[in-house]
Amino acid sequence: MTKKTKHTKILRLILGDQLNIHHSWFKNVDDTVTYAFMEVRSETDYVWHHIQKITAFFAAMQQFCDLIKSKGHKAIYIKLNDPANKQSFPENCNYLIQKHAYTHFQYQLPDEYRVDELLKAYANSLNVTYTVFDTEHFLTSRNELSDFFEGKKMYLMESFYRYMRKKHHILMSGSEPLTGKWNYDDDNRKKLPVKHNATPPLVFNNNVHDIIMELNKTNIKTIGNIKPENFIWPINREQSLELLDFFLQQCLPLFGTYQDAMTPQDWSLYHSRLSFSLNCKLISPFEVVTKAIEEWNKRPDEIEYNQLEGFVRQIIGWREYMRGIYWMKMPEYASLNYFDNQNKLPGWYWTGNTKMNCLKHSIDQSLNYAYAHHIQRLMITGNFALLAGVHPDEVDKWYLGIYIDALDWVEITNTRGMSQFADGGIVGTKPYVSSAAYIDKMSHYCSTCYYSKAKKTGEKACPFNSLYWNFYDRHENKLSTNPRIGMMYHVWRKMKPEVKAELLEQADYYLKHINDL
Ligand code: FAD
Ligand code: DLZ
Ligand code: SF4
Repeated sequence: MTKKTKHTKILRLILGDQLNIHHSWFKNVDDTVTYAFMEVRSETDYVWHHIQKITAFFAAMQQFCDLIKSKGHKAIYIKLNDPANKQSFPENCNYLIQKHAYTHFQYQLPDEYRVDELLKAYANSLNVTYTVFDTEHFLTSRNELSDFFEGKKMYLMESFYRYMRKKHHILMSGSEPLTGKWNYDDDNRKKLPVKHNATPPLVFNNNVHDIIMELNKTNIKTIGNIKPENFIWPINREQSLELLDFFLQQCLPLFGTYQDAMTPQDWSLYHSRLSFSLNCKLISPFEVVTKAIEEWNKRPDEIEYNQLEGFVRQIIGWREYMRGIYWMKMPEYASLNYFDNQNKLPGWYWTGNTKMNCLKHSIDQSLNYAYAHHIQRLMITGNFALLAGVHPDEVDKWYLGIYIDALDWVEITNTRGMSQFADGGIVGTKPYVSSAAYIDKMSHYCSTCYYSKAKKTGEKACPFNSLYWNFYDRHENKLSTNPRIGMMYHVWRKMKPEVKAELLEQADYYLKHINDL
C-alpha cells in the first residue's frame, strides 16, 4: 500500500490488454492518481501483426481511456505519432515521471513473460517506489496450476478442469458434476449438414479511420485487410456484452454440436468470437460463464447441456489451463522444439495463395477477419505446418501476428504446445496431425479442391496424405511408444515396402516444392 502525503503523485500504467473497468483501481476517483496508456512501437513491431489486431487494441485502449476520464479519473494517452512518444513503456514512463514529478509508479501484472520481465527490471531501476497489482481477471492465480500439478508427471487438462468446476462450484451438485458426467466432448463432433445455413455473425460498424491514418504515417509492417469505416470487432465493453448476448441467443444452442465443423461458407459458425474481448479484459471469464449458465437455465429446451458444458470447458478449463502452463514453463517453453523441426513456413501462409482449398480458405479468412476458429487453427494451418516440419519459431510468429486474440501466453501454449507438439507432450498427449480423411470428415473443403482427397500418390494427390505418413515415419523413434498412436505404426509397418516408398517419395516431392502447392 502506498503511504500518501500531500506530495503524493501516482503514475499507473495500463497495458493494452488490461482494460478491466471492474478492477479495484477504478472503484474510487483519486486525484493523486494518473493513468497512462501508450501506443508504442515496441508492441506494434515485435512481430508482423494483422492490421485489425493493432487497430482493435488501439481503438479499445482509446475508448477505455475516454471511459475512465468520463468517470472523473485523470488519464494521459500517448498516441503512436505523438512527438514526445519514446516508443517503449519504460522510456515513456521515465519521461512522464520526470515531467510530472510522480512519486510512485504502479502497474498490473502483465500476462506476457516478455513484458513482465521488462516492467520488473524497469520498476527495480526506479528512484521512486513502485507497487504491482493483480489484473483481477482470471479465475486462477499465475501459479495455481503449477501448485495443483506439483509432483505430477502429466498435466492433464481434464483433471484441472474438474478442479476448477469444484473450486468455483460451476455446474456442480455438491461435489459431483451436475448431470453425473463431467465432459460431453463426445457429443460435440458433427459435420455441418450440406444445406445448413449458419446464423450470420454479429459484426460491428466501428469507424477506425483515424487509427488507420495514424498507422499509414508510419512504416509499421502489417498483414491482412481492414475496412476502416466498418471495423467488425468489439472495441468496448458494451459491444463485447452485445456480442456475448448474441452468442447466447443465437449460437450457444449449436455451439458444441458444430464446434469442430469447418466450411468455406461461414468463417465463425457458432463460435463466440469473444476471445479478443476476453483477452484484453473488456469482459471477464466469470461473467461469460455465469451468463451462459443463466441462459441455459432460462431455455433448457433450446440449449442442451452438452452445448453449455462444451463452452464452459473452453473458458474455465482450456483458457485458464493454458495460462497456468505458460507461467509454469516460461521462459524455457518458448524455445522447445521436440521434433527439431527446421523448415521455413511456406510463403503462401502470408497470402493464401495455395491450391489446397482447406488452407486457402482458412488463410484467406484469417487475412480478412484476423480470425479462424479453433479447428481451422489446429487441424488445417497447424496440422500442415507440423506435417511440413516447420520450425516452431516460424509458426509462432505467424499465429502471434495474424489473430485478433493473439497474446503470447495463450498463443504459444496453443501453437507450440497443442498444435506443434514442440513441448513433447506437456499440453497434449499426442500430436494433432491428420490426413485428408479427417479434414473431409469435418469440412466441406475437399469436394471443390484442386487436389484429390482420396489419392495418396500421383498427380493431384492431396498433400496431407503422403505428408501424414512421412511425419510418422520421420518421428518413429519419438512417437512409436506413445500408447495413443501405437495403432498408426501398426498400420504403417504392415504396408508393403513399395507402397511406403511411393508415399515417402511423394512427400519428399511435396516438401521440396512446398511453395508451389
Ligand atoms: P470459442 O470457440 O467461442 O470458445 C470460447 C472461448 O474459449 C474463447 O473465446 C477462448 O477464450 C476460450 N478458448 C477456447 N479454446 C481455447 C484454447 N485452446 N486456449 C485458450 N482459450 C480457449 N486463443 C487465443 O485467445 N489467443 C491465441 O493467440 C490463440 N492461438 C491459438 C493457436 C492455435 C494453433 C490454436 C490451435 C488455438 C489457439 N487459440 C488461441 C485457442 C482458440 O483457437 C481461440 O481461443 C478461439 O478460436 C477464439 O475464438 P472464439 O472466441 O470464437 O472461441
Ligand atoms: C497487442 C498490442 C499492440 C499491437 N500494441 C500495443 C500498444 O501499443 N500499447 C499497449 O499498451 N499494448 C499493446 N498491445 C497489447 C500488448 O502487447 C499487451 O498489453 C502486453 O504485451 C502485455 O501482455
Ligand atoms: Fe485440403 Fe487435401 Fe481436402 Fe484439398 S483435398 S481441401 S488439400 S485436405
